[in-house]
Order: sequence, then structure tokens, then C-alpha cells
Amino acid sequence: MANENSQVSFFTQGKIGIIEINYPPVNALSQQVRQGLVEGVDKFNQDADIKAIVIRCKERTFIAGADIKEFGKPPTVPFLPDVVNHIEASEKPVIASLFGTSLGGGFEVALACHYRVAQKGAKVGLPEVNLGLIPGAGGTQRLPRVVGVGKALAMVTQGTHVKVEDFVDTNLIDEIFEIEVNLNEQTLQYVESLIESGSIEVKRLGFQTVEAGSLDWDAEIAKISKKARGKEAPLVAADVIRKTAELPILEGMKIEREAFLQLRESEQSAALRYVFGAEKSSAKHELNAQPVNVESVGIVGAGNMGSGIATAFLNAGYTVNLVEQTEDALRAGISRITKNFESNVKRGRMTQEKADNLLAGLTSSTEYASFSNCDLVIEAIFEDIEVKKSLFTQLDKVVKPDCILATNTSYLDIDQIASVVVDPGRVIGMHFFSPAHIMKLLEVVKAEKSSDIALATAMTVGKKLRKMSVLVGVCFGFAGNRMYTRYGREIQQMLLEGASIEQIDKAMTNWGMAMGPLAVQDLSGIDIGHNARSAQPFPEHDPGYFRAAASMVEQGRLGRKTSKGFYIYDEAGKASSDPEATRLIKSKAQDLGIAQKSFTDNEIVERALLALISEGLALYKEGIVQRLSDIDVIWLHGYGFPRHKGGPIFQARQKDLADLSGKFDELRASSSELIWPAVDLTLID
Ligand code: 3H9
Repeated sequence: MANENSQVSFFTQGKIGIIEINYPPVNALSQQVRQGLVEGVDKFNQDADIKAIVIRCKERTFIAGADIKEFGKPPTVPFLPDVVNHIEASEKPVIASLFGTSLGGGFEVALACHYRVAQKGAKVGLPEVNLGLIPGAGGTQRLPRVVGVGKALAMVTQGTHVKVEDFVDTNLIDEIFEIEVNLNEQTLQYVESLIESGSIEVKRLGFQTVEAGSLDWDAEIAKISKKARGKEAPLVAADVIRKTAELPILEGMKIEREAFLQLRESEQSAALRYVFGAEKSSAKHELNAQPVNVESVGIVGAGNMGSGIATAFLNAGYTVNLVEQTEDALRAGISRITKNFESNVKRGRMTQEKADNLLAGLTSSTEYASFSNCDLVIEAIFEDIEVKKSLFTQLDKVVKPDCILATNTSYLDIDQIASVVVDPGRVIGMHFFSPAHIMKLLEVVKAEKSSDIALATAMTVGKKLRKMSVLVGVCFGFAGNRMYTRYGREIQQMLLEGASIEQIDKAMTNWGMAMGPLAVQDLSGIDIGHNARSAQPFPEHDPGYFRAAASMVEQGRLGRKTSKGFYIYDEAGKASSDPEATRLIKSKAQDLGIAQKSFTDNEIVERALLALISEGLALYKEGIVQRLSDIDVIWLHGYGFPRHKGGPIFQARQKDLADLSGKFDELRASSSELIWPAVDLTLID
């Protein structure tokens, strides 16, 4: 058939011309798809027998956006804004048949059509801000015209995916079909009936005026700015919508396009697009095994961690058996889990009925024998290698032969834990981050003898839990906490060298970290890391090693839980500076003979980043992580690294390598090779 290509086909059915896109996995708007859309519209416009044109997709979704793989390459014609305008200009009515997720450019194509029909549950959205962009093909222009400026502003600046049912009070969706019926057939029937009744028309959204309403722009922009936390795109999107709200569509689209192209070249967009790919890669692995089906999960330990892990599994629909040593401890754990679900209901994240159904999957016991039917048992007890070894010895005797045994240890040697079971192949690490039902990161830890089946199963379970699962190897702290220790060492050293607690936290949060490193220490408990480090030999080559933290612990200043740590806390939990904490640090620095100096905020951020880069590269070189981008995924999802800055490795790639190398040399010269070892920068070249 003329003008078709491998991604777009043309058919006719009666008086309807059909343009069908088949470009897996998500029918993104590649050059061929854009070309096919233009040619299909032209072809059917020239066919006198055709009265309407349907755009539909094969596979799992209507068009999910511009083709991310094409970003970074020189743009090729036809450009998407021209394609959507061409569709809107069609003399014959064009109908988009939506299902799955019609996103970004895909939704912009739909908005250019004259009708939109959809399967119930289909979602639409303009998520470009999540990639550091704004819609670049009329999204900021046509959406306000059909749903009003207020709703469009929220959708564009937040990048949300919204169910089509939420638009019943607007003209966005003309008809919604039930899931059970065949969407393609229903769409054709709907279009045929419009043709037969003579009511079909060319309804161009671009020609409508915008309902600006009584929007308080300054207040809206202040809200958007607060939420954006350093991200540029939401503010640019708001600015474009504000500036163009009353302009004719083509003028508005010109301004939109300029802003889009400018953002596309920005470092933030490069970072966010990189993160999109890095996250998809982290879930991939080359394990030579099919995962086994996990339905029933056992959890040992009902403290904060165990309860959070149990909540995460229940949330994903697993049955969970929770075991503690005493009935009292069990009751406390169950109460924590129940509260987590109550909070979800209160925040509107789930209905009470759904929470009740999920919670019905929870059983509890004080006997390990109750794990006899579990497919996976996760240990979340306190960090003591001997206690854990004894626990695994007991678990090994009561669980099914193919049950996977996972430890949630943060630092301990999983090889040692695995050594006590008959088949160490079944032992892996599943390192969750607190609170485990909220934090996205899951390190799946491969011990020396862990089987591929056990690891592949844990990676699949992680996906079902909606975690960012990253496969890592065994070392002290695995990937995330080993880097966190290195980062913490540098923060602590800067304290001893004269940077203040407040300056460090402010410099790091202003740069974009979710929390200041010292406020984090206070929140998690300064003693936790201190105890883990104390179980290791003290690094004699580094006399200042976490000495500031040690002096807090020596004074019983453990953080929020003792109302004092690096900061002091009032009854309402509000933090203030405490001269006593500063005095303790200064006195420690004096004991150690460390000269005092002043730091700029940039110096603080740079040194913290250099520490992360150095340790991240070492982890990759040692094979603890599979790929460098995994380092970034770990830091984004486990440690509050700002997403729009891409991660430590992305940051390293933005720097001039000779300059970076010089900075490492300086730090090495001012301390020692043991603290700042040689870094292989060719890895990021
Ligand atoms: C845009 O449209 C700009 C325009 O306004 C203006 C232009 C001028 N391109 O996430 P999944 C791949 S900006 C290419 O695992 P799910 C993805 O890499 C774009 N590929 O599945 C993965 O590949 P692989 C606006 C894409 O079901 C596979 O699809 N659109 C694209 O959990 C499956 O993905 C967006 O930002 C793409 N656009 O979720 C949408 N999208 O199997 C971004 C996905 O090789 N995408 N892939 O790893 C998403 O939000 C989710 O992928 C989606 C599916 C909801 C679609």
C-alpha cells in the first residue's frame, strides 16, 4: 500500500480511513511514525470515499510520547509541531482512539485530533517536566483550551498521568468505552454512527479561546516554585502558559517551541533523561535463571524495619507471616503496620476496603516453624553477626527446601551468614531503606554462593513491590552505604576542619540534597553508624575518622531520639543550632591538631561530591555494581540525591576530566593515598 512504512499502516473500513501505528514497545513518535501520520492524513484527505480518519495503535498503548531515543540526535523532519498542526488542519475529521498511556507528544497528537475516544482507565498526561522539558508540540496551548488553564497548569507543571474518567465534565474525551469491549470495533462503530447521523464535524481545539478563569498567577507560581525544588521545567511551563494564554495558537506554539528547544539543551534535561534510562537499566540483569513464583513471605523482626518491609509486601498483595520473639513485640509491629495502612487511607491513597483486604494477608507468630510454607523469608533483626547466624541456622531447619532466605543487613558479611545453612545458594541480601514501605531503593545483594534463581527471584519481587531494585555484590555497606560512609567521612572531616554544622547542611540542601547530611544523622540516630563502624578496625591512617560523630555519641547526643545530636530539638521536634555541639567538635579538632579554615558552600558541595565519585568508581571497578549508572540510581532513590542532577556519576561526566583529576590530586596531596586513592577516570570517559 502506498506511503506506508514499517511502523505505520493504512487501512479502510467503509467510509473510515485508519492510520495504525505499530512501533513497540510504546508507539513512540519516531521519524517514521511522524511521517506516517502526515502521509496517512494526506492520503485519506485525497480519497473521496473517506469521510473520517481514525488514528489508533497496536500493542499495549496509544502513543506514549516523543521517541526518547531520538533526543540528543539532530531533529529530523517532519517535526512534531508541524505534524500535530497538519492533523488539526485535516479537512476530514480525525478521531484518536486512546488506551494505555497517551503521554507527551502522544497526547499532543490526540489533542490535535477532532475527537478523542478512550477505553475506560486509559490515562493521558504531559509528563515532559519529568524529563526536564515542557510539551513541545502544542500541549501547553491545546490542553488549556479544552480543560481550562487551572487544570492544564496543574497537569503540565506536575507531569501527572490522569484517568480519562476524570475529564467527564470537559470536552476532552468524547466517549469512554468499557474495558471488556473491543476498543477498535467500538471506535469504528462510534465513528460510523457519527457519519450516518451527519453530525460528524471538524472540531479544531486550536481555534477555541482559552478559559483563563480567575487564576491568581502569582500564588500559583509561588506554589509551583516551592514544589519544583530547583527544577527549572515546571516554572518554564507555567511561564509559557501564562504568557501565551490569550495568544492565537500558532503564536503560542512558537513561544512554546522556543522554550522546549532551550530546555532540551539544558543540563537538567540531560540529567533527567539519563535517569529515565538508568532506572530502566538497573532492573536488567544477566542472571542465568527464571525467577520462581513467590506468594507467601515470612519476615523475622517486627521493629521499624520489619514492619515497613511487611507493609511493602502486603501493599503489593503478598501474604505475609511476621515473626517476633514475644507477643508484645508482635503486637507493637502489627500496630505499626496497621498505622501505615491507616495513613494511606487518610491520605486518600487507598480505600478502607482495600486496606482491610490487604491487611487480611497478614498473619503472625512467635514460632519460626510458621514459615514452613513461605517461598521467601526476610530477616530484619538487629545488626549482630552471631545472632543472625544463629537465626539462619534455625530458619534453615524449618523452611521448605526451595525457600529463599534473605537478610536485610546493612553492613554485615552475608557470606558469613550464608555459611551456616546447608545450601548457601538460597541466601541473598535484600537491603531495604527506611521507611521500607516508602523508600524506593532495594539493593539485592549477591553473596559469593547466592544462586541465580534466588537473585532473579528477588529482582522480580522488587519489581512487584515497585522498588528500584539494583543488583550489588558483597562489601562493607554494599554499594549505597559504602558510598554513604565515604560521603559521611568527608562531611565529618570538613566539620573538624572548620565548616559549621549549619553551613554544611545548608550548602548541601541548597545544592539539592533532600536533607542536610548532619540532620540525616540526627534523624537516623548517630549511634547506628557509630556502632557499625566500631565493629570494624579503626582506620589508623585517618585519625579524624568520624570523630565528630563519636564525640556526640560519647556525650549521649544520639540525635532526635535523645533531643540532642548535631542540633538540639524542642518538644515539637523543631531543630535549632546548639553551641555545645560546635564546642565539642572544635575541641576534638584541637585534640587532633587539625587546623581550622573557612569553606565556601561550593567547596563543601564539591568535596562531598568528589568523595561520592571516588567511591562510586571504585565500586564499579571492583564489580560490586553491574554498571556505573546503578550508582546514580542508588543515590537518587536511597539517599535523596536530586534527580535533576542525575547522580554522582552523571555529575562527574559533566566536569572537565583534567580538572577533576587535578582536584583529586590536590586532595590526595593534602591527606593521603589511603583516603583519596587513585581514581580511574577513564571509566567515565
Ligand atoms: C515528549 O513527548 C515531548 C513532546 O512534548 C514534544 C516533542 C517535540 N520513547 O517504563 P517501561 C520504553 S517527551 C522511547 O518499562 P511501563 C522504555 O525505555 C516524552 N522509548 O514500561 C522501555 O524500554 P525497554 C513524553 C520509550 O509499562 C519500554 O518502553 N513521554 C518511551 O512501566 C517500556 O517502558 C514520556 O515521558 C519513549 N517516550 O511504562 C513517557 N517511553 O523495555 C515516558 C517508554 O527497552 N514513559 N519507552 O527498557 C513512561 O512513562 C513509561 O515508560 C510508560 C510505560 C508509562 C509509557
